[in-house]
Amino acid sequence: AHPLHVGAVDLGASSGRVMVGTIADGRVTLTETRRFTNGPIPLPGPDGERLYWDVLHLWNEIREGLLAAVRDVGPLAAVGIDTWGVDYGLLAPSGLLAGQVAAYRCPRTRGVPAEVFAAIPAAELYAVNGLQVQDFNTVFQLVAESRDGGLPRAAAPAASTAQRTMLLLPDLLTYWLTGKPVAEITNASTTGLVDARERNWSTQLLQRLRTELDLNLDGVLPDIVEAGTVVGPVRRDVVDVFGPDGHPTPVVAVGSHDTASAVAAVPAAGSDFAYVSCGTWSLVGLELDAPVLTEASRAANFTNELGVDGTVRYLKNVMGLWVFNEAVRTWRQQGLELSYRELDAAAEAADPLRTVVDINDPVFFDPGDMAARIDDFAIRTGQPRPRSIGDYVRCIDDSLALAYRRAVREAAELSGKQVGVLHMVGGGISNRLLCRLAADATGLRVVAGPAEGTALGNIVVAARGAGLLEGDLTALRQLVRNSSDITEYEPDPAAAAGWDAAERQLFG
Ligand code: LFR
Repeated sequence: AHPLHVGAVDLGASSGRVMVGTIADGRVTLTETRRFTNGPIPLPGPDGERLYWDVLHLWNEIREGLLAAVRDVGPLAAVGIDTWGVDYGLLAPSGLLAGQVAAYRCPRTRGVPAEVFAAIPAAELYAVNGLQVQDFNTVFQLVAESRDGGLPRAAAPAASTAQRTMLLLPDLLTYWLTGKPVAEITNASTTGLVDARERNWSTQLLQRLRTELDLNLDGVLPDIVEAGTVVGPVRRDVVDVFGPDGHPTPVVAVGSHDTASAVAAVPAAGSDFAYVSCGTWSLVGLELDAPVLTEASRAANFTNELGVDGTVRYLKNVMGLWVFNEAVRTWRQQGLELSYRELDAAAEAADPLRTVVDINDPVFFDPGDMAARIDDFAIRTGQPRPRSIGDYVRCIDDSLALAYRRAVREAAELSGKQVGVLHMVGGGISNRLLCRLAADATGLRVVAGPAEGTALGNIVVAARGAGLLEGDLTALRQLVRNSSDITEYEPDPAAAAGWDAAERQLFG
């Protein structure tokens, strides 16, 4: 049989890539055809800085990457697209993009959740959408957008209310490739507008938003599709991409939320696993059959985002390697030339658990000088300030591992699910110290790999959607496992007391 090539577009907040997965002999081999940088771009706004994505640059890189895939690797039998969650573009009735695509760290949503909750209680929203509260949830962005005049108000005449179509970023790119507007469920579940049990837009919440907040989304939201749905063929007049025998390449709505693709690629054999998807964010949690919508879960700010094949991703956002990346960016601006390898070695040699911060503290959310914020945190909590770069990186790694420990234990408690192993996927697993610390902090065996989890999860779901593969999630995961480098880390029992003490000191 001919090898099958599947294209995967995978956009992250700091870089994007186009990959080809070649499926042959029971494994997937990856070829990267394009890698490019990404990042939010500041523009002055009426009330301070706004942050936007350069979607034209991203689109152009994606086109080049797909063309290179066909040229250098071969015809594509399917294409899937995933990006980070929550962000969207609005289309005018003409189908043209209306305005800019705001970036989720844009301060326009600051204070919006509190205003929304004054009108619709947070508990009422969570009971339906099961979503964590983050300023950047799409629903809060839409409220900010309507204030900016980007969306018509509910009070406006009926004819003008249906003038926008909201497409989440992967759906927007899919629309440009195929001409077909859809809302893929895994990413739609990050909006705050989806009923987590029904796996569809919540008519109840939409009604409440219209009456309480003057936000009318009638006709704005496209139909939801489950991950694995073929949306349509690539329009060859847009990008000349084609499949074997010159057939048009189908674009498949994969787990279009990057975290959903990453979780689909967790190479677990059983079901008693927790996971960390390690990138800009660390997403830490469990895979469940049904959402947990309890008050205790809401209080702990756990999210019930939706996964492929009817699953629920019950997880917590941990601030992630963002803190490390921003620290490094600042050091480089200050003239320090350190490679990642040197930074990791310095952290490895540093004293363990000397300074530990609550990495989820909002002070670490905005771009900027993370080392200075760690200093402030240390002083505020009566801990020694880091003395060296190695101390700072160690502090970040230790603090991440501590957050993983707390999130895994809390997820197990709140859901009642037993956890026997911790899977780590994503680029962050190249930090071997972090993997070892995760094992020690959680007391669980860590299975680390694949580093390219998101791309692999995208590819196997695209391939199955296009009819090139068969099998349930367990079968897809077996294929991922066969295709990946996996490293295991056993927890050191002698380390347990240190982690207990660190947790008690910081969180009581
Ligand atoms: C990870 C991620 C998270 C989401 C955040 C913002 O890349 O998609 O799951 O909470 O980015 O969209």
